[in-house]
Amino acid sequence: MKAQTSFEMDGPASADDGIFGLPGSERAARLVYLPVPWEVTTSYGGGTSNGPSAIREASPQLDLYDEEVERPYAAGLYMRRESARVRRWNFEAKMAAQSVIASLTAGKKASPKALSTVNAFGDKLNAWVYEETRGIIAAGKVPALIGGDHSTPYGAIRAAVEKWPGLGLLHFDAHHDTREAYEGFTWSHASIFFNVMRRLPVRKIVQVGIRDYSAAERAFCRNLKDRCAVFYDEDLKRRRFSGEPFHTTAREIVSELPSDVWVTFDIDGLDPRYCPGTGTPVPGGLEFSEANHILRTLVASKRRIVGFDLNEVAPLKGSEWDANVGARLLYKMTAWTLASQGLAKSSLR
Ligand SMILES: [Mn+2]
Repeated sequence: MKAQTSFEMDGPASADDGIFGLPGSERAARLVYLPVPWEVTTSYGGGTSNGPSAIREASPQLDLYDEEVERPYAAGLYMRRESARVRRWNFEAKMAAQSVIASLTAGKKASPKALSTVNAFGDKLNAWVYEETRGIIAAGKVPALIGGDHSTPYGAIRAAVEKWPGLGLLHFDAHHDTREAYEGFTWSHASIFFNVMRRLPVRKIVQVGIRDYSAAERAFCRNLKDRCAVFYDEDLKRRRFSGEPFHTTAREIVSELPSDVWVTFDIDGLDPRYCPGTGTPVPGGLEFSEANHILRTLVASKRRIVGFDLNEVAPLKGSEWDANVGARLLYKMTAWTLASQGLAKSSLR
């Protein structure tokens, strides 16, 4: 089939092309990717700050035709350049955070000065992400953030819930991420949903794939009452093993959400064979196709995905695999988001 766009879809991408090998400007795009190269509080491993650039580099390998949403790219997809300022903040804040973590590991008290430096940089990053996302939304475009560690979307969710009151979150992760100031860091990657649910008027969070958590994190979620539903990985597996069709499970997950949804995806929600380089891999997790089916079910339910983020993709040295999976997941999330807003044709809508 001949693609009805101004570029040759089947041709090789050139170095000047943008994400997925697409040409085009931000002005002409309906969806804008905001890269956030940030991994200040990463507790184990590292490399997620290179996630955005690795995903971008791997992305031209994909075939742009989508079986389910046909031509998501036709809406116009644009990825911004990384901010040099954010890179610099990340570097400075990470130095301070490393000294805090080293003290804690040695059983010593962390330096209050280093701690407040890290927290101040977190404030700055959140304000920056908020302003950038607000600008994208104000321009009538769909916001999509690419982290970085999972602390990065706080400002984006803040901008989204301001624009779409009653917003719900569909959260894929191995972890609740509801620790209060983990290691003393207010804006730790492990604390994002503690902060989001405490500080922002998000109507509800629905967590999927959770399998590594503390009793306090679990209690925090329980105490949110009807503002939180958790689908633990163990329960998803038990249902699968007892013969429940996954479609039944997916419909139940989706039914917990309000009509406007932000999808926040930590790649470690997937089985770690899809993301061996991620910061905190945990055995178990979702199949790629299961995560995709939940998104498909969400769109089929007529709910609207207003924006999304993808985090914790950490490229392993010498391997493109993590970035390849990340790029494919990014494209699927993009496709379903556009379809849910009527910006791309889908057989479901
Ligand atoms: Mn997470």
